[in-house]
Amino acid sequence: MTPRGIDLESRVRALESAVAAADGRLDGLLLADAREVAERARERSSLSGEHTVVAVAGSTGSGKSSVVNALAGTEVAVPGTRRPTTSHPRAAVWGTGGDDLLRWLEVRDRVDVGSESGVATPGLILLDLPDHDSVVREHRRRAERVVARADLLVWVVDPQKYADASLHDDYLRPLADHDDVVVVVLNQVDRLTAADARAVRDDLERLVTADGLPRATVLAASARTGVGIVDLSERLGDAARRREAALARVAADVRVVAERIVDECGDPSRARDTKAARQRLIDGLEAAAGVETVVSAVRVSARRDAQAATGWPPTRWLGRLRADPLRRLGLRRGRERPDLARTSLPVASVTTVAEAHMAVREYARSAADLMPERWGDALRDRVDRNTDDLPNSLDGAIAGTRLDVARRPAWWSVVNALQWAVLVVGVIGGFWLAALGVVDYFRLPELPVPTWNDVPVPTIMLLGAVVVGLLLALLSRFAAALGARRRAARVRKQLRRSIGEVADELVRLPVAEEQAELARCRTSAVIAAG
Ligand SMILES: Nc1nc2c(ncn2[C@@H]2O[C@H](COP(=O)(O)OP(=O)(O)OP(=O)(O)O)[C@@H](O)[C@H]2O)c(=O)[nH]1
Ligand SMILES: [Mg+2]
Repeated sequence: MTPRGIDLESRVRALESAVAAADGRLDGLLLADAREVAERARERSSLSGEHTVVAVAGSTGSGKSSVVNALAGTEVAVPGTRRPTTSHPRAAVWGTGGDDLLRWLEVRDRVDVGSESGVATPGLILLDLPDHDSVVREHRRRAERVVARADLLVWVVDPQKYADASLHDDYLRPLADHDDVVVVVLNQVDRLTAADARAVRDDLERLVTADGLPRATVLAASARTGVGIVDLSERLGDAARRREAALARVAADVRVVAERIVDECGDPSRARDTKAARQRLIDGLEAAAGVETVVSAVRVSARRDAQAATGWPPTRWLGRLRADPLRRLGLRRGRERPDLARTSLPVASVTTVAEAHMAVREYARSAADLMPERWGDALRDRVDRNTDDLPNSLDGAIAGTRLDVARRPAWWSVVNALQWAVLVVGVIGGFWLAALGVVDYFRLPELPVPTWNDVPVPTIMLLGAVVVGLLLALLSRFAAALGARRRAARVRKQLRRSIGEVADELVRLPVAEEQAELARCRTSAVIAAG
C-alpha cells in the first residue's frame, strides 16, 4: 500500500471511531452514510489496486453506450433508439483480471478489449451503466450502486438535458469535493454549431462549478463523429496509469462525510465554568437531602450528650428525658452495610424534590445547550434516568455517611470526674451536718467542728459543692454549645461531600462522559476529514 493508502486507512479508522462515539447521538442517516462510506473504503482497499473502475453514467439517451463504444473502438454495448436501452451494467476491460472488482460491483457482463483499440491502458475498466434517472427502478438502483463504488465517474449529458435539476441536485451536488474523480462530458455536440457547442459547454462548466466541483474536467464530445473522444480517452488512460483514482475517490467520500460529522458536532471552543455549576447543583440537592435537618439534629444531640456527661449529677437525668433527635433519624450508630442503610429522615417535600430536579436539569441543560440537539437530548435523557429516584439516592448518601457523632471529647470526662468529686465532697458535708444535727437533737456533748472564717467546714462543703457543681454545669453548657456547633459544621462538610459524590455519580460524570464522547467524535471526524 502507498503511504497515502496507510494515511487513508487511519482516516477510515478515525471515521469509524467518530461513528461509534456518536451512535444514537447524531442524525441516524448521516451515521448510516458514514458507516457505508467506511465499509466501502475498506472493501475497495482490499480489492485490486491495479485496476481503475470508470463508471459512465447519465440520463437515458445521452449516449453512454455510444461513448463507451467510441472509447473501446468496438461495440461493447448496443446503442438503441428504444429507451432505456441498457438495463444491466456492462464492463469493457482492458487487460486481464479485475473479476473480484466486477463481482463487488455486481457487474456480470464483461467484454475484454484488446490493447490495440481505443485507450491502450491495461487495468482500465469502463462500465456502461443503465440510465441514472430511469423510469425502471431496478435500473436506477444498479446505476447508483456502481456510481457509489466506482473510482472515476464520467457523466454523459446531452445538449437538451445538461441543465436538468435532477442531474445537478441529486447526482453532481452530492459529489462536491470529488473534483479529482469526476469528468462531465457534453455529448452529441455534432448536433450543435461550433459556437453553440462552446456556449453550452461553458454553461455546463458554470453549473458544475456551482454544484461544488470547480476543478472537475468538463469536455465537449461526440460519440458519433469522435470529436473530444481522444481527450476523454487520454484523461481516463492517465488516471488508469497513475492508479490514484481509487484512493482519491474513497478519500473524498471519507472527507465529505467526516466534514458533515464535524459540522454536526458543532463548535468545541465553548467551554463552561464547571466549578460554579457544580456548586449550584450540590446546593440544589442538599435541600432535598434534608442536610439541614441532620445538621441541627447533630447539634442538639451533641449538646444533649455533653449535658449528660458534664451536667450537675443530681439533675443530669432530666436531660435524658428529651428524645435524642439523631436516634430518631436513625443516624446514631455507625453502619456495617452503608449500602443497605436508610435514614428515618422525614420525606422531603414535593417542592424541595422538584427544586432538586430543577438543579439537576439546569446543570444538564447548560451542558446540553452546547451540544448538537440529539446529543443534548440523549444527555438529558441519561441524566433524567439516573435521577429517577433522586430522594432515595440522596437518603442513601446521608445514611452511608459516617457522621462522627460518637466521639466524646476528653474534657467531658475531666468535668465528669470533677462533678462527681465535688458531689462526694457535698455528700460528706451533708452527712457531717446531719451527724451534728443528730448529736444536737439527742443533747449529746457537742462535737468540735472546724471552721473557716467562722463558717463551719461541713457547711462550706455542702453549699460549696452545690455552687461549684452548678457553676461547672453552667460553664460546660457554654463549652458544649461551642463544641456542638463545631461538630455540626464538620458533619455539614461530610454530608456535603457525600451529596457531592451523588451529584458526581448521577449527574456530573455522565455529563462529562457525554462531553468527552462528543469531543472524541469531533476529533476523530477532523482526523478522518484529513
Ligand atoms: N447525433 C448524435 N447522436 C448520438 C451521439 N451519441 C449517441 N447518439 C445517439 O443517441 C441515441 C442513444 O444512444 P445510447 O448510446 O444508446 O444512449 P444511452 O445513454 O446508452 O441510453 P440508455 O442505455 O437508454 O440509457 C442513439 O440513437 C445514438 O445513436 C452523438 O454523439 N451524436
Ligand atoms: Mg445505453
